[in-house]
Amino acid sequence: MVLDVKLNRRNFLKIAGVAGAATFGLGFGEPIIKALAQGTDAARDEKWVSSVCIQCPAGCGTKVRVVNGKAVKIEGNPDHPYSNGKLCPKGYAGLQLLYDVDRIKSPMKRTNPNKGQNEDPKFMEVSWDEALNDIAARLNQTRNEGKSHTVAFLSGRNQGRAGSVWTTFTKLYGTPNNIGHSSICADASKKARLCMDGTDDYCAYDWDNCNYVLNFGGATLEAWRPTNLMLQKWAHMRRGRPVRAKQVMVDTRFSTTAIKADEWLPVKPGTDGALAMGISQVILTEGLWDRSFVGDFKTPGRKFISGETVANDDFEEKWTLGLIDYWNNVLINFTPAKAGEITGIPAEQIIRIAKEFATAKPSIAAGERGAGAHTNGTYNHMVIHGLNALVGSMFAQGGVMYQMGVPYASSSLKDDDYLDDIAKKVAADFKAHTLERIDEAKSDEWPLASNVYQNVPDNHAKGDPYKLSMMFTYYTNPLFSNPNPQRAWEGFKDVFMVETSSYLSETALYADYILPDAYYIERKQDMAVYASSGYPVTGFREQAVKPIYDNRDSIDVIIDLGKRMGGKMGEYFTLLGNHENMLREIAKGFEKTPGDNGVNGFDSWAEKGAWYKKPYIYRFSNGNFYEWDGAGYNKEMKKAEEEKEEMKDGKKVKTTTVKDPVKDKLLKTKSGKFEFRSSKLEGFTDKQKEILKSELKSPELYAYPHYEEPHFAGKEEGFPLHMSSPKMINHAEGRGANAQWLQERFGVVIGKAWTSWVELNPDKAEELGIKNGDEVWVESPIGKIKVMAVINPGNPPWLVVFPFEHGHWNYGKYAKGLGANPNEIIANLSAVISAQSATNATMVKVYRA
Ligand SMILES: Nc1nc2c(c(=O)[nH]1)N[C@H]1C(S)=C(S)[C@@H](COP(=O)(O)OP(=O)(O)OC[C@H]3O[C@@H](n4cnc5c(=O)[nH]c(N)nc54)[C@H](O)[C@@H]3O)O[C@H]1N2
Ligand SMILES: Nc1nc2c(c(=O)[nH]1)N[C@H]1C(S)=C(S)[C@@H](COP(=O)(O)OP(=O)(O)OC[C@H]3O[C@@H](n4cnc5c(=O)[nH]c(N)nc54)[C@H](O)[C@@H]3O)O[C@H]1N2
Ligand code: SF4
Ligand SMILES: [Mo]
Repeated sequence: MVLDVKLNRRNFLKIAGVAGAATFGLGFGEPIIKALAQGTDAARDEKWVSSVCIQCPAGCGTKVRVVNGKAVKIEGNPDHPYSNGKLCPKGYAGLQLLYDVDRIKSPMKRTNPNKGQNEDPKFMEVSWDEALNDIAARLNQTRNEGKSHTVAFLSGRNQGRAGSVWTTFTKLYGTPNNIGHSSICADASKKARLCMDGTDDYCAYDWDNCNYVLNFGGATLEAWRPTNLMLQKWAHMRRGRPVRAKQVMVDTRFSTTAIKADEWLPVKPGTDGALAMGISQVILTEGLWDRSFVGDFKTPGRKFISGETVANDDFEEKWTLGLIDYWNNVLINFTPAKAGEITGIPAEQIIRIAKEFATAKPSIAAGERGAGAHTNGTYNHMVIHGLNALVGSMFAQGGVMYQMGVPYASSSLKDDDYLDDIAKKVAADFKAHTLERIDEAKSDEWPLASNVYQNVPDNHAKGDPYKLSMMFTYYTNPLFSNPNPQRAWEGFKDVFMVETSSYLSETALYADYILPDAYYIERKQDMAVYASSGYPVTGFREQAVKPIYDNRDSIDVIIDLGKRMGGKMGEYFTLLGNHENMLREIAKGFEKTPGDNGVNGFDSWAEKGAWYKKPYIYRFSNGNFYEWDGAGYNKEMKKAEEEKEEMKDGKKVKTTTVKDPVKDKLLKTKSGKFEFRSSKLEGFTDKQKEILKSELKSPELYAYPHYEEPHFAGKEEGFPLHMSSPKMINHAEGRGANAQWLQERFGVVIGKAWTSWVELNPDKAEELGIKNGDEVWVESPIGKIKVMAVINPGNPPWLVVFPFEHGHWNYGKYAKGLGANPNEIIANLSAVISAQSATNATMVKVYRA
């Protein structure tokens, strides 16, 4: 919306006073209004600058309206294919965080050495030079003492170049502890994929052409990713095309997504794997599998029969490996009736859904933290992903894809050339397993885990494998978002902490230094999208406004710190220069590959805010894989022999190698097939296998997708109710509670705002003597929290729903003291293989306060 009135301070306030009385009354947005009002008496200088939202990982392109150097509005960027000019509610609220009155306005140094929730850090403003020189000196001292590995870097929204700068910094400094937050996020689905099709990433999906979605706990209309695009795709699938796709939502609660879907399957918590197995069995016994992908019995027309084994020789697999072993060992007796007993979904419904799913093709089986955030989450996602192979959706039109990378130009500066002896030794020790990471990712216990973020507090406290001396935090709040964060409140008291947030988060309250980042519309950054569309997309954050306080882009700050470290590291970072240099360098890739919107270099990218290139170039069709040749999917991806002549002992020798483009590019497993018997898991060492099996109730099935009975904290101690803590549409991860616009409509579906609540089933509430609005205690084996009860008829009797977002004991005046944090009663359990934090696996009791 652009106001078509000549504005001056007086008539603007008049307009705003009428249109936004409520806004004014609550004091919302006053700084924004002031920003707009200032200087409007003079000629108005107005522009729209491209940026990318960061209230969630979706990466929607935005346009920031800047009037006389002040940001006054954020809208969706019509030139970014994820936003198409639209944003979700969180995107619009981004402006409020720019003007948050409690932002940290300059570097801060702690002067009170004691740390705790009630300790005033007694922060003192310091200059950037003083802060960075002191931190560099400490880092060098730790390094010279041979303890560089005790410095850890924890990160969350590591977008764009942030990832590579942190990676290089840790590598050159000499610590393996570059720890992302992906294990408290959604690693279960990624690692399930890695075990089956060889790609360590989320899937991308062809929603436009899909007819049937079977969704296991990915909240399409509330969370998941990319939320904004998913909302648009959902609408398109339902009303925007002649064939209306069916949406089936598997969720433990009657979520907005479940309400809006065609069918809701109220599965018992942690049993998604069993449901997907029941569906898989029906697909095979009814003869509904996709023969062009999976293959067939040698005897035409033969089907799988429940309870009867199949000889490996009787079946010829095509693009899969291990289907017959999967059948014989896992699915054979797993009837819909059995699946029904475990999941609570009637057998007839499972049979019908399976038949629909396999015949309404193209179909997609997907999901996210619902199925994943349980101790069996990785195996659940393996069974779910297996469904895509059974119905031939892998790389098919309307099916599942992988996300193509952006053709950025690579840097001529190689960090490997700047490793000094200390850095080399740390890398070698880590490789040889004589040095482990603090979270023990890549150890024999967690060979495939990217991170085990949630275990850092415990491992540090125990000093096992060692104690940390220093910790940097970038876009992550371990004192809040972790399960049982009390462990970090205690554990991190003796670590020297450097926080980069410009919000006074819980973690910031423990910081020894705060190096406040510029807000996202105050900085330049690239943002290649997370897996979702298949075709490559990268957004660009142009600097819409100069930092309004003494804040600096964290990426530049790390580069600056690197320079101050001296030695080879200093040399590297001096040559690297600054963040913008890096962006200019990668953008050279677009000169060779211009985007569909004409973006062909840095300037056009920064102006338009997005580079993207359609179509997705791989497709499975009629039993074969094809590549896009410029006109259509005409180039078959066939195995080919490549002959080379080499000189050996003075003689010419011919060597032949087989090139397998499907294996190289799409099915990246050892076999080059979609594996129902995972060679990744079978390839574990004996010790790794022994550890994994010791965690399983069905150790013999360790290499197969299967329903592994989940473990629930509190179950044995008699806590009767399951608890989940999902995301609301107005919830921006752990960093949205200070956005008043979001708080005002936080619980938009149940009519609650500015607080937390727990949802209870009406009969259960009556049984417990609890009425709507009562204050209740929610107690788990690790603690109890007082919160308001909301009676929700959509809630099953065995479940308590406790939305995530609130319970900050810091984070500025709007967030602090608002509601409660479910994490404070969530036990620290992790899924096997992926180390996905099992957020949904704690049981509780609820009683009146
Ligand atoms: N609005 C909003 N959107 C976001 C984010 C945000 O903060 N806010 N964050 C983004 C991030 S980082 C992520 S990782 C994604 C996560 O996206 P999702 O995985 O969609 O998010 P969640 O809300 O954690 O869980 C999804 C659903 O799982 C259900 N559930 C709980 N237990 C079970 C179970 O045992 N089985 C099944 N089938 N369902 C169950 C919950 O009721 C919930 O509806 O969202 C992204 N999008
Ligand atoms: N109970 C429960 N727990 C959950 C979840 C859940 O659904 N339920 N969801 C989980 C998921 S999916 C995720 S991804 C994690 C997220 O958990 P975290 O990784 O901890 O992310 P946030 O909680 O969003 O915290 C982000 C931090 O970034 C800081 N920050 C904000 N803006 C900036 C900036 O511009 N620059 C810098 N440098 N820092 C900034 C903020 O101060 C904040 O402290 O939480 C997980 N925890
Ligand atoms: S979906 Fe995520 S990135 Fe997109 S507008 Fe919403 S919060 Fe921002
Ligand atoms: Mo996440």
